[in-house]
Amino acid sequence: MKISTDQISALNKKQEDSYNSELDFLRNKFAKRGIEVDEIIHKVADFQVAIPSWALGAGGTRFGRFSFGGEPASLEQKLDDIGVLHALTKTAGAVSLHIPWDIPSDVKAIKEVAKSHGISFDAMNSNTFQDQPNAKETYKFGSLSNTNAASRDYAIQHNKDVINIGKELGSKSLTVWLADGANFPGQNNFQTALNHTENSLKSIYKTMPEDWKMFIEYKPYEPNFYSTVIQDWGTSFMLSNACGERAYTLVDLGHHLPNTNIEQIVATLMLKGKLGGFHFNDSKYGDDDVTVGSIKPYALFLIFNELVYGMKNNPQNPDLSWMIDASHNTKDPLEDLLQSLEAILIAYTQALLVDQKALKNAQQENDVVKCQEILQDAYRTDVRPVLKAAREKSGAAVDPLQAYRQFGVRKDLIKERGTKTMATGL
Ligand code: LRH
Ligand code: MN
Ligand code: MN
Repeated sequence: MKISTDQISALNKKQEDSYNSELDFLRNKFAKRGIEVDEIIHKVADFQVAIPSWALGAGGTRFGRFSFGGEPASLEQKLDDIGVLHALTKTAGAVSLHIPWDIPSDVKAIKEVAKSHGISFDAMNSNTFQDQPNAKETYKFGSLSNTNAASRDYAIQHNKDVINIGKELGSKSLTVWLADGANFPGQNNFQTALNHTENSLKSIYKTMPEDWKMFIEYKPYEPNFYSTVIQDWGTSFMLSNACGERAYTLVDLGHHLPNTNIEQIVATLMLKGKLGGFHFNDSKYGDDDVTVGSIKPYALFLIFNELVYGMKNNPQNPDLSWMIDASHNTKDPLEDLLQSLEAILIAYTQALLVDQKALKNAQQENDVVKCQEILQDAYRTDVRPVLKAAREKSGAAVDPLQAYRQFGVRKDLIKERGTKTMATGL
């Protein structure tokens, strides 16, 4: 299943006029404030988000899995699916692999498939939260923090193996997420567990190539319900500082206790030059991993407002590695990812429209009401014409979801792969 540029431009032609008048309205409105919509169109067209190899099946990350039909049965097919997303949006030009869920059996062949779709290899994800069939050591009581040196070494070695696979693929970063923790008080010694984790991470960090980054992901609970070793951004920040310059904190939106002020965490980390990666999703209760922007779009906008501010004002912070970490079991997974990509670009565009100069003045004058008005004026702007123009510019479909349905992608995938399919991995 491959979508050609001709197919896309033929479809786009039919839509050309429909958004231009709305775009002109936005251009005029924001030019008066010194905000150039055409510059924003450029930025939006350039924005790239990695798709995780585990989000392409109608899986959900836990509990029941129900087939949607036409799901990918191999890494090659997963790349083909990302190829569809990228052809339609020109925003999904990277994949993030989870090892060993998606070990490439033939690196050269996998690289070829990726190249044919214009896909690069973003952060590699290691997995020390599950025992694999022939595992020599168990992670039942932790991996990098385990009281048992043999288990720790085994987990360290796995991370080194992941780096080596990533090197062959052309990836430049490793994401470490640990499930390590305790289910009951007294089960582990907090200080020992943290020390072990720090030493293990340092040992992995030392073997990374000089041009690689390490992203340390945190999460307050689940699968452990009493304590998690890397429970919050502060712990991740401390560990990344201990590892070195090229170790950073990774923020996953679902990895916070309810009502945590994530935008403030983003601002603090960027100020300190330590925000490295981002996992997008949305949630109502915990790490729900539902479609980006489906539950709390205003929170997403406020987070992007800090990201945009940081990208402009914090040269000490590196370029961020963006990824969608969402998947569940009721929607067509590709439509779900298209909706997530749309939500990300909407929040990004709205944040770019914030009148930063006026906001700064209002903050200086402590005009609280005006500050809120400025933010909400940007948030309440329908920016979809900007997204359409950005897509037209980059050769993507002006309306990717509509194009996906019109081209009958899922029908073709089912014809090709069958109805009773289950994506590999997980
Ligand atoms: C953990 C997590 C982490 C894993 C992924 C499957 O909850 O967010 O990023 O690698 O889910
Ligand atoms: Mn994550
Ligand atoms: Mn998660």
